[in-house]
Amino acid sequence: MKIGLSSLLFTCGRVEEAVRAASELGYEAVEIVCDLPHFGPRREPDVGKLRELIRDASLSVSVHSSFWDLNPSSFYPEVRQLTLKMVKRSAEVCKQLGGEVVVVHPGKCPAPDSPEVYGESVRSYRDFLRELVPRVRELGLKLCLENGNSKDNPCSLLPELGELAAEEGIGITLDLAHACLRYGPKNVNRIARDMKKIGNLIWHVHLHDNLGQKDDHLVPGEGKLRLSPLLECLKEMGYSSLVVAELWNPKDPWGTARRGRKALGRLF
Ligand SMILES: [Mn+2]
Repeated sequence: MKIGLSSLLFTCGRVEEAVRAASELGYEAVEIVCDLPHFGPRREPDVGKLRELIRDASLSVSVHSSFWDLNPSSFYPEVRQLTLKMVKRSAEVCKQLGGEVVVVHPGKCPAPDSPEVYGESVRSYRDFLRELVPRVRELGLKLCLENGNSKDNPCSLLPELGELAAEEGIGITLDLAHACLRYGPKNVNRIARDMKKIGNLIWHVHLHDNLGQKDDHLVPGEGKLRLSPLLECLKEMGYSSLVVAELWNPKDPWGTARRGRKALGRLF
């Protein structure tokens, strides 16, 4: 297992700083968020230079595709097409950076309690994937669908997401904190049981903590989640790929990244 740091933490700084922090603080990988403020409309960062920086630091790299303001399961074909364009671009950035894994953020459903509306969201998500997967395959990359933290995210329960991923021949980014919110923080055993059902589809992992109510993206151990049994479960399943600390505290990114590295060191 390799421990990575997401550039999400450096949203108020420069993306290069995330690479420097990952390297200096002893992470083995960096996940680049291909979205504002570092990537996006009217922004063309020097991907070649970023690649050199990552290579010089001997870090592995993954890419979190664009997600802000986008929705892969939108009813509007125009919104889906824009999402597709931005996620394809994220995959191209991943290729340029020398990465392998592209994370696809979950979509949103406006009325998940309506079977009709929910069904349409899932169909839209499938349509989106059907157009995306061939391009990602052509680039030789691994596409990993992330599980959402609420029922508003279509296919946020692991067996349902697993079914979708298996249909498309792709994998899953298991976000453990999202799973705790979606299933309820007390239902760790149920999460572990569902993880085992989709075991061979878990190709990538996001790790953070929260207070059990919302998606705080805290340093593991600084919230209320029982993450250790879930990490044990991953180990038992023989998971050996990246675990990315996806932390959020733009006022103190360096201090947070440092505490995150220590926390992950203790957990593994
Ligand atoms: Mn995540």
